[in-house]
Amino acid sequence: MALGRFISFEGSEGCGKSTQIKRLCERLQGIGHEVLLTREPGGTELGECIRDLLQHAPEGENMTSESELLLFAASRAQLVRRVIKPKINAGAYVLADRFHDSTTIYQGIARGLGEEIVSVMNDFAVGDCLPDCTFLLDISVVEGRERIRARSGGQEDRMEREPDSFFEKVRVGYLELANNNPERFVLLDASKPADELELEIWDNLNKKYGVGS
Ligand code: Z5A
Repeated sequence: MALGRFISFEGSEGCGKSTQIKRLCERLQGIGHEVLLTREPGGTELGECIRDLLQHAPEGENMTSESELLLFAASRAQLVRRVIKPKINAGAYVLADRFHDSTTIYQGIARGLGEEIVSVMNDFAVGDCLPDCTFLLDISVVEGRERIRARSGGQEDRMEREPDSFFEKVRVGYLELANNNPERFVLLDASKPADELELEIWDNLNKKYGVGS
C-alpha cells in the first residue's frame, strides 16, 4: 500500500487555517481519499488536556516560556506516535492545523527561546515525521485579530491576550521561514475570499501530487 501524505497549515490567529482544512478534507474525501484532520495543541486525549492547560486553565496562567515549549512538545509527541504516523503508514492524507513550525515561530521567535533549543525539542517530539507540504496563510495582524474578535465576541484565551507586537513577530517569522524553505512551503494571501483560497490550495496540491487524478 502507498504511504499517505502529510500536509500542514500554518499562520497567525484568524488566518483561516481551520476553514481551509475542512474544505480540503471534504474535497479529498469526495474523491475517495481517507483523510485525518488534526489540531495542535490537541488531537489526542492527552493532547486535549494539555491544550486546556495552555489556553484556558487557571493553573496555566503563570506559565513560563520554557514550560510552554515543553507542553507543546509533549502534545505533539503523543499525536505523532499515536495518530499521525499510523494514519500515514495506512495510506491516509493527514491534514494538520499547526505542527512543528508553530513551535519554531511562537516559542522560538515570538517568545524568544531561540532556534537552537526549539530545534532540539522539535526533533525529539516529531523524529522523522515531517510534513510533505505546508500552506502558510499570511494575513495582517490587525485583520486576523479582527476576525477572531468578531468570532469570539471579545473573549480571549491565554495566547490571544498577547499584544500585537507578539503577533507581528509571528508574522515576520513565518514569512522568513517560508522564504527559506520554498520546496516545502506554499505562501498564500489569506486576506482573499475563502472560496478563492480553497481553489488555490486545491490547484497547488494537484500540481504537486495529482490528488484529483
Ligand atoms: N501555538 C504555539 O504557541 N506553539 C505551538 O507549537 C502550537 C500552537 C502548535 C492555538 O490556538 C494557539 O497555540 C495559537 C498558537 C499557539 N495561538 N494563538 N493566538 P487555536 O488552536 O485556538 O487557534 P489558532 O490555531 O490560532 O486558529 P484560530 O485563531 O482559530 O484561527 P484559524 O483557524 O486560522 O481561522 P478560522 O477559524 O478558519 O477562521 C477565523 C474566522 O475568520 C472565522 O470566523 C472564519 O469564518 C473567518 N474566515 C476564515 N477565512 C476567511 C476569509 N478568507 N475571509 C474572511 N473571513 C474568513
